[in-house]
Order: sequence, then C-alpha cells, then structure tokens
Amino acid sequence: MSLFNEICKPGKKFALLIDPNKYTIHSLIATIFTAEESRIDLILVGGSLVNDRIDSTIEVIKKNTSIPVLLFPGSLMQLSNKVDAILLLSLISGRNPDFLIGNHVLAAPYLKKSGIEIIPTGYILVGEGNSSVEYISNTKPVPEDKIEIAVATAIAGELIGNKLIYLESGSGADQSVNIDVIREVKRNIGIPLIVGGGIKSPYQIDEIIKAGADVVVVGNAVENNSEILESLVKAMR
Ligand code: 1GP
Repeated sequence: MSLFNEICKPGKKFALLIDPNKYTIHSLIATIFTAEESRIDLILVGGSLVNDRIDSTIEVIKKNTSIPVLLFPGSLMQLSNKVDAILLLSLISGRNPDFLIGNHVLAAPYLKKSGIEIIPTGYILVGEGNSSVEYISNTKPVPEDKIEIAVATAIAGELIGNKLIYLESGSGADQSVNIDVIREVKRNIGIPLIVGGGIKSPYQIDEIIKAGADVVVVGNAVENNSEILESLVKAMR
C-alpha cells in the first residue's frame, strides 16, 4: 500500500502529530486509544528537539494501532525505519542549504537502504516568526501578508518535484496559517496540501478545510487535552 496514494484519495484527512518529548508512555497509549475512537487518518511523529525516543515511540504506536504512521523528521537525529512512510521535507520557504539539500544527501543512503516509502514534501513556513522551526533552521518564514510569495513558493515546490506541499505556521503557534494563503496556494497547485501549526478548534478546522487543505495536522492542542480530538475530527467530516 502506498501511503501517498491513500493521501491522494478523495476526502479530507486528519493527522495527529506526536512529539515524543511531549508524551509519557501512559499518555501516549491513552491518546492512541482516543485517536482510534475518533477515527483519525494519520499519525505523524517528529519534533524540534527529539533525539533518543523516536523508535520507542513509534514502536508503542504501532503496537497499539493500525493507523498509518508517517515520519515528520525535525532533524537527521530523527530518522527511523519503523514507520509506514517518511516525509522527505525540503524547507522551501528558507534559504538554508542544509534544509534544501545538505541533510538530504546525508540521509539518502539510509533512506534508500530502508526501502520505506519516501514522500518528497515542500515545507513552507508562513507567519510572523518566533517559531521553533524558524530558530532551529535559521530561516525566515514567508510573511503571512505576502500571499503571492507563498503561492510562488508552493508552485516552485510542485514544479521541482515535491508530491505534497505542507503549509506550516509552527508548532504551538498563536495563529494557524492565514486562510487566504491556504486558499490561494490550493488554487495554484495540483498536489495535496497539508496545513498545520496552531490549530486548536473545530472552527479553525472548518475554515482551513473550506479553504482547500487536504490534510490538517494537530499536535499541541491534543497534547494538552486528548478529549478535544473527537470534536476536531468531527469538524473534518
Ligand atoms: C507542527 O504543524 C504541526 O509542525 C502541528 O502544530 O503543534 O501547533 O498543532 P501544532
């Protein structure tokens, strides 16, 4: 089964982001149970500072659910061959060569040998700044009022061969990605659009889906309160 093909199938998808540093084993298992009950579509695993808990976290997830798991690596220290597929992220809003090709070269032999499905993904940070991604990657986000720059970046991301575009306002961001940016990017690309960062309410999900997102990613809001998951997923359907 190709996870990319699954993502391309009609219907909006809800993805839960698990940052291994934010969960204990007990909270992780409880959250997976709630995720099963809420019928989420995907689990993403990754974070800014995770290093030694990637494999063990994925093992617990795989043991407790058949929901597909996608690696969302914040760094080379987060590679794992225990997932169903890996988002090969290129930080195309930035101009740091490490996140455009350098890390890809370092990871390539491992990725090739793993035999795991690789999904090249154009990752676009949008917003007013102060996110962990911005600090760690030493890149600037696309300002949220520069819609034409976000659109041109997404088009370029598709043209150079990415299979997905991920619009990100940063984990724990005060605001999710500007709705006009989502709408215009979606209008201008032919590949699936993922949107994440700062999503906390069914209302936001409704707006983001109406603007054209194909996959919505939520992390922080569920870490603080897994009970919220059901209402967030319902807003998708
Ligand atoms: C972060 O898009 C994801 O990379 C999710 O963000 O943690 O703010 O939901 P939140």
